[in-house]
Amino acid sequence: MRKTSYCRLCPACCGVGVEMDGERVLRVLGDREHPLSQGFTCPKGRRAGELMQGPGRLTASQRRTPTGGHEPVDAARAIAEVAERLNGIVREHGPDAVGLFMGTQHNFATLTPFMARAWFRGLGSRKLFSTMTIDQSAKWLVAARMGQYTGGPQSFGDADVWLLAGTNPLVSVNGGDGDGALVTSPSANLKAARDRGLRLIVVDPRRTETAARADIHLQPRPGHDALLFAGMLHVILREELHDRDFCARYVDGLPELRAAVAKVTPDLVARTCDVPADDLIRAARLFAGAGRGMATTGTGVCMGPHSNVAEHLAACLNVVCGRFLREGEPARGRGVLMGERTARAEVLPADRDWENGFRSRVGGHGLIRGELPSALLPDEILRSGPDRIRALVVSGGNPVLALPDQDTAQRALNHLELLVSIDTRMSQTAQLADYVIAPTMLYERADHTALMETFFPQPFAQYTPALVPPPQGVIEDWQFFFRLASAMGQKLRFAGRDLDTSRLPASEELLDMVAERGRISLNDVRQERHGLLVGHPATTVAAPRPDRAGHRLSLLPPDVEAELEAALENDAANEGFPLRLVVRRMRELVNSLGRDVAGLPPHPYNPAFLHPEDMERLGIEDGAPVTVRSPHGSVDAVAHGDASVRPGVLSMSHGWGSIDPAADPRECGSNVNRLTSLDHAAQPINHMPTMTAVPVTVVPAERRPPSRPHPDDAFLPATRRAGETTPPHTRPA
Ligand SMILES: Nc1nc2c(c(=O)[nH]1)N[C@H]1C(S)=C(S)[C@@H](COP(=O)(O)OP(=O)(O)OC[C@H]3O[C@@H](n4cnc5c(=O)[nH]c(N)nc54)[C@H](O)[C@@H]3O)O[C@H]1N2
Ligand SMILES: Nc1nc2c(c(=O)[nH]1)N[C@H]1C(S)=C(S)[C@@H](COP(=O)(O)OP(=O)(O)OC[C@H]3O[C@@H](n4cnc5c(=O)[nH]c(N)nc54)[C@H](O)[C@@H]3O)O[C@H]1N2
Ligand code: SF4
Ligand SMILES: [Mo]
Repeated sequence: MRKTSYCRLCPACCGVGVEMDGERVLRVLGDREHPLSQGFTCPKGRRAGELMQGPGRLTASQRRTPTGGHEPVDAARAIAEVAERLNGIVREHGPDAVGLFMGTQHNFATLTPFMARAWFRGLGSRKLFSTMTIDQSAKWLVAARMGQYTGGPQSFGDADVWLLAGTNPLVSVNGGDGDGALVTSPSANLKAARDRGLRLIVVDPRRTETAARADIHLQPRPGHDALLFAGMLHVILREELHDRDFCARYVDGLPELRAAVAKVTPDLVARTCDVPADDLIRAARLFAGAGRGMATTGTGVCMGPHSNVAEHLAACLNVVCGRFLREGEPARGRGVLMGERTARAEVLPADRDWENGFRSRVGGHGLIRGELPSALLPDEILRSGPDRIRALVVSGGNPVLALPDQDTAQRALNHLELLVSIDTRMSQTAQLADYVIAPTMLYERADHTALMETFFPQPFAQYTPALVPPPQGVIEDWQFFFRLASAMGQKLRFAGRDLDTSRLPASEELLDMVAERGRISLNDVRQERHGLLVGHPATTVAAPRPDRAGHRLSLLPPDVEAELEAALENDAANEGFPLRLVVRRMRELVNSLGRDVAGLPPHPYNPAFLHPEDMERLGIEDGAPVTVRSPHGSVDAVAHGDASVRPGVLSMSHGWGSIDPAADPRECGSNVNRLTSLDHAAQPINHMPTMTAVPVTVVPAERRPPSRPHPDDAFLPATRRAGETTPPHTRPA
């Protein structure tokens, strides 16, 4: 039997055909009739059956035993116990002692984020964290400091030029912000665009799969994007290639920006970034000289030192070139099930939201879009204070590997009185947890694409029913939060209404509620097996309202100017650490998801990729064990030669490694977050640490770490091991 559905491991939502025997998924294939993905799938999507049914899948929730292991527990019982302990902590210390960490997979079941936030709002805590603040929160900050133009950006579909910096969509299917063209079936979409004349500029220290297709590939030393974008702006403004009309109507601070980049000549960029000055000038002219097209960025820009100003300057490229839809142009909104706001040729001014409201006692940081920076989470747990986080719920995430500085992150998670992880396997974080709630996986639950629609290149919606029955012991992610709220005696406000917490609703009811304000009815979407391409609204970008006509985008507010100054100063020399570790995604994984599926990743570890010349210079052979050191820590790894990597660069994926520092990297890979720091060069405001362009050195490994199996809990600190009898919520801070 084969049924159509869509994959829910990443935002691309590729259409698939799932072959089943009624109970189990046998095969996942691309759906050629899917209007967006047209048959494309990636290796991990095709192996989803093994993710769901393989040996690592949790088929029952788990509870920590007195001897330090885990034992299966009925979900209802686990929820009742968690509720009781949370209520105890809230009674004694207030709601801010409870935190929620929202991981990547939290976002791919539509009801999860809605219900988790409903529970969290009802709780009244302000300790909300997500991966966004160890990812691309620079984008939130740009909007908060520059403001937003609400007519919408130009699209990839009719662009003449596109600049991709620090992103490799051919592997990550990440679209940068604002346009999802490269998300679905990225290779075919890029080829089609290039065939119709699109010119591509890529800024990446690696000659990535995407860079190999570029008209201009700038291959800079990592960590200097702010300077590089400033150099492009220098050329554009010097040669008056900017959009004067747009700037005159919508922009504040152009003279200040011009002055600030005046000294950033192509020669300066060439010296610092090691890109030919002529290439930089060509890129600036190509970008600004084209009629339409944008600059979009990914983790390579947003995780670097000076990431906030780098992202801000990338946005300035779009603003000074006026790459937005003007009054009277057809509107291009992509909201379908979530509805769509009127596109208006006006500016929503900078709101600088973090300046108001709650502040963390750690560093005085405010909330950005309602969240605290995730790099503060370990200190929020470890540092004493009245609102110290004592209990943490992790939803679809693996923070012990994902957070910078694994040692501190691990120490913090172990310091909690209560750690609950909602995960489909015993992830490294789950191994530290008191309770692990086992949820359904993708083809076991009904869903629709509401939350992902802004990533799609065109307005599109799809619904899928559940295709196979879940293992008996699991519940849907949203049910955990619903039942927890109910057991804690909380109110639950979901999609604008108060839910009756005494009656468990059906998923379909909730899916309907979420889509209530959609442009089209969910029932119409339910009829279309391959999803529904809706078409853009038949409206044009509206005129600015009179009271908004004077609102402007701020190109260079004082704090951005100060950050630019700092970025232009020579960075401190990192003596003894001549290489730079940079981020990299693997086709076969989403972060740490997929590494346990036998034969899915090419190796059972994440190689430490170096240019072959560096390997030779360092006397390291392909496949040899190495030790990587940074100013913050060290990790053992396995070196591989890779000519696509710029000499001087170490390119490695995250999401690997173990909670055992002595584990063999050949068996479980190496966590690059043993090399990063939570606060070194952390950005002001969003406290984003440096996670790419990290100074490192690589040497042949002195000795092989002993190889040994890693049983679940052998590495927990003594306080959480055998015979623990102190009720955890009374343990001293
Ligand atoms: N297959 C797969 N897809 C994924 C994921 C995955 O793990 N696997 N993860 C998902 C997630 S959570 C995210 S956030 C997105 C991320 O999506 P992307 O941001 O596209 O991630 P990467 O593919 O790692 O691309 C980052 C690029 O930045 C380059 N880079 C590193 N340092 C610098 C620098 O200093 N300057 C510049 N200009 N470039 C630099 C790297 O060489 C790399 O090619 O991908 C998502 N999609
Ligand atoms: N050094 C360094 N560190 C990084 C990065 C980097 O590039 N370099 N990247 C950062 C980025 S961009 C991100 S987004 C983070 C990723 O950080 P996280 O999102 O915390 O890590 P993941 O590995 O994606 O964790 C997802 C978890 O969800 C589980 N899961 C799978 N399906 C389901 C499901 O249906 N329901 C539930 N409840 N769980 C499910 C998986 O088993 C997995 O354990 O890492 C960050 N850390
Ligand atoms: S790119 Fe891969 S993981 Fe993402 S939706 Fe498509 S098949 Fe699934
Ligand atoms: Mo991410």
